[in-house]
Amino acid sequence: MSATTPGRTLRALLFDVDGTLADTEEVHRVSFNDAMRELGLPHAWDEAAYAALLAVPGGKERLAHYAASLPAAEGDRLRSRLPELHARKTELYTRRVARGGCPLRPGIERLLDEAAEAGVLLGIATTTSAPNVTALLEATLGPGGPGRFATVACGDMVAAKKPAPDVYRLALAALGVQAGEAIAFEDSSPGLRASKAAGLFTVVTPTRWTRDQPLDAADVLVPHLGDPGCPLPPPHDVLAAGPFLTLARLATLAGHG
Ligand code: XBP
Ligand code: MG
Repeated sequence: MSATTPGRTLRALLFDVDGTLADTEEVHRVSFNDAMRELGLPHAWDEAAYAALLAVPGGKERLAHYAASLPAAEGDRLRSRLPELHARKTELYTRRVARGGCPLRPGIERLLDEAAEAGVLLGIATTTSAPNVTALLEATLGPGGPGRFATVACGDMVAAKKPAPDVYRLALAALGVQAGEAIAFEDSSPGLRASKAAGLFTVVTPTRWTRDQPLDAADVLVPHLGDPGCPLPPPHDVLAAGPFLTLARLATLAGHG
């Protein structure tokens, strides 16, 4: 935890998407499976297989990693269909999300509101594809959801996806904010490695998909951010100095005067 630096103010919150804003990976998993079935590819990922594949950030990279594990002919067949397969998966995923498949995690909407009230900028730094972000933000926050974020940095906008820091650096540059003036929110080890490499104080709220990944570099590690209706359990309530993590408490924990 960094010491308080007088005059250093908190200017932005940077959110990861999958697993952080919402627990989306089950919807990704079933969308991958449906797309593979529709394209006549004889593959399906159960939860255990998908949890292991989540060590590879990026759906296209995940598919390529899986193809490399197959017998040569089958791997070549999947690789030859990869762009079409991922595009179809994204269509299926955005449809499911638009139907309300992924609610925001506890405390997310409350913190977005507190940030807006305090004039703190909001940004997104994600590996996922832009249509997925729009679909989630519209489904959970309404038509104006995407507009609440001053910048949305997605995996395909940078040369290297997480765990590289590129997408966080792109978001910081777009906001005109230094790393020391922002707080990042993540759920996974690749995401945490990316945010720390970008020099960001990072709050990690793992999901069932990521809680067994190495997360000890987190500056704050809590099951979720908490809400009046979903309080943080001990000892996390002690760290939060209350039943949920507020913007003011997070600023103090991050050393902002
Ligand atoms: C998590 C990811 C993404 C999603 C799948 O992104 O690694 O690849 O699993 O989405 P985040 P795509 O950084 O938001 O946690 O298929 O669009 O990549
Ligand atoms: Mg994530």
